[in-house]
Amino acid sequence: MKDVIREGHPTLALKSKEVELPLTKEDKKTLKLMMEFLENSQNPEICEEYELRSGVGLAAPQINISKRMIAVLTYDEAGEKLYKHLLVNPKIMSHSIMKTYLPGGEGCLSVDREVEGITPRHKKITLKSHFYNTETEELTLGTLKLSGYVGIVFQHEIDHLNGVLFVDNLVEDIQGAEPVVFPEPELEEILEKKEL
Ligand code: UDB
Ligand code: ZN
Repeated sequence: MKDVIREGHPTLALKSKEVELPLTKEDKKTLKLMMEFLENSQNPEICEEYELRSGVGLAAPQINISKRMIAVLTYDEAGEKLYKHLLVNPKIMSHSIMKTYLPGGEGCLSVDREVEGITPRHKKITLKSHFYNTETEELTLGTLKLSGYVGIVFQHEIDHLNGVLFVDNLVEDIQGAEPVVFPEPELEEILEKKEL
């Protein structure tokens, strides 16, 4: 976490460079470390010991590497589907006209202060990217269709590649946009977890 640079650092405002392919050993190592960082930050023991915030996404510029690489590790808002991806040179190919937003506003691992206001996002996006597999060390070209909360995470990370922070696009409200809703966990599930 000490390696995550904060608001005000010039690298966060730069447009990151396209990654040259094939990937260098160095770039492969960076990608692996980015995913390890997210995994560690979501591990309750590790994040407590190192005072980490539990991260759902990380862009290379946040560790002061101005290259178009991002890591995402999160479930969708229903808690059903896991999104674990390392993207190289991602590009949003199309997006909905409809907007969405996180009702509580966004945060960022690179922004330490509390910020009021919401960040408008596209409700749906289709992105094209190279996907890196740390196990096989293979890089494959593919597309992802994303919506809602997970779509917001990818848009937030891709913004970092363009030198944009969520605080750069704050509004009080967006006419006609639908907020992301996180369903209340079913009573059944709560009881199961409590072993009642
Ligand atoms: C995060 N996590 O990782 F709505 F279950 C944020 C931090 C800055 C608060 C740690 C987060 O928003 N978790 C979250 C949100 C929910 C529901 C839930 C967990 N980031 C990543 C980041 O800064 N990447 O550059 C900020 C997020 C704000 C919107 C998408 C990414
Ligand atoms: Zn961020």
